Amino acid sequence: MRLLLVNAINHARPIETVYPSLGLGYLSASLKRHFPEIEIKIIDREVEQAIKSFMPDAVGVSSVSQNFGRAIEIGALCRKIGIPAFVGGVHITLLPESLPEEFVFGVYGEAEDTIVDVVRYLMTDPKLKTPTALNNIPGLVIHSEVRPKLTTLRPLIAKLDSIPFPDRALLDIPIEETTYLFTSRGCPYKCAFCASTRFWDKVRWFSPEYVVEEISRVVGIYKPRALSFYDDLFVANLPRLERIVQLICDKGIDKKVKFGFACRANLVNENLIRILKPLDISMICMGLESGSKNTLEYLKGESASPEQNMHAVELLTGAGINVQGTFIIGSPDETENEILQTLEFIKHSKLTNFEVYLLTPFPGTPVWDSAIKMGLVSNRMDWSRLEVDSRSDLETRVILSKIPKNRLSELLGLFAREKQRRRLKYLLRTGMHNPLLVLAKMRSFVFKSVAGWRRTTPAQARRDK
Ligand code: B12
Ligand code: SF4
Repeated sequence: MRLLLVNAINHARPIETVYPSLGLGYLSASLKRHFPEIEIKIIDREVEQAIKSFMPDAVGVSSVSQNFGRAIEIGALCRKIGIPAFVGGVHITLLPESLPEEFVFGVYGEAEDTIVDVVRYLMTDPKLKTPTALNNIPGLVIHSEVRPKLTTLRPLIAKLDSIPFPDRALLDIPIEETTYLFTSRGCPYKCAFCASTRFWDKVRWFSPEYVVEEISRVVGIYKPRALSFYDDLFVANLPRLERIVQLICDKGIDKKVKFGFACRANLVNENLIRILKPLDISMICMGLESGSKNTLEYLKGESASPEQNMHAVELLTGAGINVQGTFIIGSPDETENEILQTLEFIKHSKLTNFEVYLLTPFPGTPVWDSAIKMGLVSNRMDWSRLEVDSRSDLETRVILSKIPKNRLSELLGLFAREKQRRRLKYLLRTGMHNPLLVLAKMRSFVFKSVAGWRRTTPAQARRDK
């Protein structure tokens, strides 16, 4: 059996190419444990060439919402060639009704076990002569007369430690610089815009021993300079965090790599800083979302306030940790004044770096429900209109804000200018002792300013430093 797994990404957008899909790496590892003889290839480009050279028996496609149109194109290509294609990942999970006919079926939710059942089925019926057998596999979205329907729900994997480490060898990544891994799945909070917390439902943890074994292997094999924990909320469980830090130090890994991760402002306190102290932290990323109390309440409920956010930034930066804040503007009832409060918050904060996004309605979230009520989205839409990049065309993308688009664009410009001002300040501060470095960085700064506002990912931010 040969299986081609494709991550449907947009190569024109640098952020999509920074990291390959560990999700597909997990699927590959799980399949190889059950079917050692299976041949798997993971790609994110040149699908037609890969099909011709690899000649897979089936193709599995992974897609986020904004790239679902690309996923459908890949499904159509497979159908034309006569290879069964199926789709999985966050979009089809949160909007199974959108299963297009280009895919024979979809896989919803966590899929390490489902993919094993799917491949077992494909091995016995490669031409899908009895597709009704798919009804017996839990975790699938299948076509039916009226609308796509779900087979029974597959329970979440009870013990995360039972999942094999992702198959990094198959992922085409420049790992020596930086890479990422997971120590948990899910988040205890329910922010209105967040698809992830709806996808994973509840939080589960890999054990500290599992986590540090994976870190140890990644560091030993690839020798990255930095590791990012891409957990939704790495610091949510303090006793476990303390044990992870202790094991990292016991193995001497704290001397070999820097660490980066996401944190929530309400969890930042002296105790957390004490626990994190032994680690060399390159950057902590916090979804601060807004400087306006009203907007924050809409986006995050009552578990956040601008004062708490400011306090968290001060505590972390006071401990010498770089902090990147992310913000969201354009909530349905947000006023221009409230957006300007966010700009003021940023100006008064000690944030090392920040990003501002326009609110995007991801399927499965309360924001998506609002967008449906406003008639802005549907189950069969142009998915590229859910583009997250704030520089994308405001005329085509879905916007919930009532502020005119040209004004929104001007407001985004104000944030862009503040970002450039900060970069320059940071550059001068960090380059004080090395004039040549400052000159080199100034050159790149001017180039970037002319080229326009550039999105900075945690990985890029680290590289820029
Ligand atoms: C790490 C990450 C990134 C990384 C790496 C992305 C990558 N190459 O996979 C980077 C920084 C590059 C990134 C970029 C973006 N991301 Co991102 N990212 C994540 C994050 C935090 C983890 C993803 C992950 O690896 N999870 C762990 C694995 C195990 O889960 P998984 O990938 O979902 O895979 C499992 C199942 O979904 C399933 N599965 C997945 N694919 C397939 C395919 C088949 C065939 C099958 C059978 C099953 C299957 O099996 C896997 C194992 O159980 C998630 C949030 C989260 N915690 O999940 C957001 C998330 C996926 N990202 C999101 C977004 C919006 C983006 C961007 C659009 C952001 C931007 N500014 O442009 C881009 C788009 C990139 C893309 N892939 O197209 C949203 C997607 C929402 C949506 N409905 O579309 C999420 C959910 C966060 C959120 N805002 O809620 N991202
Ligand atoms: S804290 Fe982060 S991961 Fe958790 S629900 Fe909010 S945005 Fe999502």
